[in-house]
Amino acid sequence: MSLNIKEIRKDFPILERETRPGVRVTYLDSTATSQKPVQVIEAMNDYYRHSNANIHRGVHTLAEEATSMYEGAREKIAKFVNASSSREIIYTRNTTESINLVAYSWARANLKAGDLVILTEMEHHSNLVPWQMLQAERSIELDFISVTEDGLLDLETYKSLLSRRPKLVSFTHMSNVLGTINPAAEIIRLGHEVGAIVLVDGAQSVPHLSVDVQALDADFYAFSAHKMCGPTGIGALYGKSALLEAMPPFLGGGDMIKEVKLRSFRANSLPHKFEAGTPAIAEAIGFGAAVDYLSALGMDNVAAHEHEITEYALERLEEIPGVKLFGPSADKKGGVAAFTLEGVHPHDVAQILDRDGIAVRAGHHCAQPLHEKFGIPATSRASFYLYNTKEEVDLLVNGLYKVKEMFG
Ligand code: 7TS
Repeated sequence: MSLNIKEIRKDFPILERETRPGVRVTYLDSTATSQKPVQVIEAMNDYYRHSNANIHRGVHTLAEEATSMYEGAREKIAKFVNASSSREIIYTRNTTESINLVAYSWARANLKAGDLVILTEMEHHSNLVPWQMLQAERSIELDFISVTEDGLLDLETYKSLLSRRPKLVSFTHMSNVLGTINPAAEIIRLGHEVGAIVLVDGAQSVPHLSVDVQALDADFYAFSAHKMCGPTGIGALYGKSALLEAMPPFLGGGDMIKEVKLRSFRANSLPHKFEAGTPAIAEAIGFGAAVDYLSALGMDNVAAHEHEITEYALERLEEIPGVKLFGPSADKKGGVAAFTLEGVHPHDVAQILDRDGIAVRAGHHCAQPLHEKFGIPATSRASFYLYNTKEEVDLLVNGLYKVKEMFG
């Protein structure tokens, strides 16, 4: 089924926004954060207007409603990624916190000096820095699957690293710069063959692809609501229940305990063991509404639309003299086009495009080592989501011709 983009755009009030008089926004920065449909905004609004109360602590009607909305959203999220139970979905603030949870709880309980953690050269800083911090503390070893010139993971380097018996493999399912969709199932299977635990950074995959954590056989899978039509301040960590059960708590405080004495505590059962303190309740409810919204459209349809836009965008961008695109061809990537324009700094590109309402990001996109690998400090990046159109790609291309003119 192909999506009715004109109808979908009506759900996103911000897409009508003029960033200056007569200039409507062309939002091409969904990789940083997606826009939010009214269905999500209203779900959060509705909670605050009608059901606001703290969860898990009251017997009064509002508290029961709030708890049931918060836990109902968890059920939806579990179903969305096909977790076998909602106990395996831990609410966090975002992908970054999900990865840090694994680094603090699982890794500090399971890794010792000399143990190898395999990452890749295309990781977002949030899947690099927590492991570098652990390395400083524990003297674990880090090594990296290399990225090829055309933006793919070099699985040969992976296979040779596996002979060193890593304890953990942690990689991004989809690159936020190159757009590369990595062969997650194969990477996980190979990691398991040598006994490694595998964590997947799903910040860019869950919003754009149909993800099935059981089919992938991922041990941990991290993602953020704000990149998938949901609010900021909430994300999730999926973990296999046997692993989560065996892990020590992350943060200590209210809600994560069964019983507390002056000198000891007993941790709560899953998933509450990892959710200390009053959580982002409205945001969790908004997350659930976002999942409803995407599920109704169908993730395969979302992916197909993005593929069509990306294919068109790459074709049109390639026509522009001086544009250099990074990453693989459209059939191996999601809706991301990172590029440089000869003779113009990426920040200038973004700033000039902004005058025409075109929102792209410029910089290293929190993937500095990847940019270093390609010998550049920064790129401009246009990214596409379910509400973007070919007409918007044309606006981007016209805008880039304007930038070229200005810089002679
Ligand atoms: N992993 C990947 C692959 C990402 O793209 C991002 C955010 C994160 C992790 C971190 O997500 P957070 O929700 O915890 O912040 N990526 C970007 C981006 O490309 N531009 O802004 C944020």
